[in-house]
Amino acid sequence: MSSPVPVIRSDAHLAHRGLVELAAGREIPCWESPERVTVIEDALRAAPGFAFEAPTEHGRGPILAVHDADMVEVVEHAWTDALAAGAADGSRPLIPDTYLIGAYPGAMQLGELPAGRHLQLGAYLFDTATPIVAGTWGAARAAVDVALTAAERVVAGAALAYGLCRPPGHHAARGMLGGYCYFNNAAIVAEWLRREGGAQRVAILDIDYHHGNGTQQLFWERGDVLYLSLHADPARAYPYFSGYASEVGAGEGHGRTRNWPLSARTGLDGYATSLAEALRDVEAFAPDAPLIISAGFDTFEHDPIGDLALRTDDYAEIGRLIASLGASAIVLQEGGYAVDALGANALALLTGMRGS
Ligand code: SP5
Ligand code: ZN
Repeated sequence: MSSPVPVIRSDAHLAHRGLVELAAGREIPCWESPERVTVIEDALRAAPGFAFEAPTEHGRGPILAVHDADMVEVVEHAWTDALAAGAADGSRPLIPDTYLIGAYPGAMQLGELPAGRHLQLGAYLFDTATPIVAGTWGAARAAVDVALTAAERVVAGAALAYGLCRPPGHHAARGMLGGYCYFNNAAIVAEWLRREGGAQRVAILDIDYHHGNGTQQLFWERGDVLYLSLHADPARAYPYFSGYASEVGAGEGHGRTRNWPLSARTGLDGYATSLAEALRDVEAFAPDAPLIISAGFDTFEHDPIGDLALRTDDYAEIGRLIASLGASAIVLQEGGYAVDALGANALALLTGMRGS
């Protein structure tokens, strides 16, 4: 019997509950809910072979190695600044009404922002589905600690560890939040493996339904971090503005970003074809660090915001295909919104990856 797979989890995320997001002009309950993570934890606790652990604190250093300090401060202070200014009564999430998009400045040289971090929020956010509440900062910090603790377990010799991160991370870029993401857990682990783990080449495989625009942005010009993503074609799916196959990185990073946009209703066969190409890229890159998996289960056939067609058993096969590389792996939780199936899907992926 192989040793149990470390599952790093924290309760800090329970205080991050966004209440509402906007969808086609309607206010709907947030898809990204605390229940997502509690059902996964429950399913793994009911199965043999997992060892549950709390994260250890890693401070702000690893976050600031990836994200701009001013963005981090907005996540930390927007809520309390809004309350102090009387701009919110604490009963509703902060969702900006005004966004500083790329076209705002034109030829203007603009540099000033309002002092209230709640008023700055629209300068760092790219969508309306990434609310800030009282518990957001603590949850986002804990998710990073969860990811880094999972990484430490693998560096220390575990073949596989699972960081049950919430909030997710792969849409968060250097100075931008969005897509339910605040800090890019996977990117922070990649950078930490480079700076603290002695690695020269780190690979991130992103199997969330959505393109990980944040991770791609962070490593676009980096020759030392390979970013590979399978996702719904952005021509029809969020985040719409990145994730096309033509995006391959630049400079030293040329060829070290690759994207596999997938058609609606793609099932295991089509998925496995693209995955095999991505796994060949990982092998050719020859990472000298554990493989980082950005794992989303919004590729599931019944996901409420996805349109791919993977089934629960398919995640076990995907896990086996990834495991066939023979590399150790850090699996980090990203998306997945079919709450009733998330536990079984996560268990299937991890079971496939550990080989039993
Ligand atoms: C981490 C992650 O999975 N973030 C995803 C953020 C997606 N947010 C916007 C989704 C827009 C969904 N449109 C759904 C159409 C459903 N029929
Ligand atoms: Zn997703």
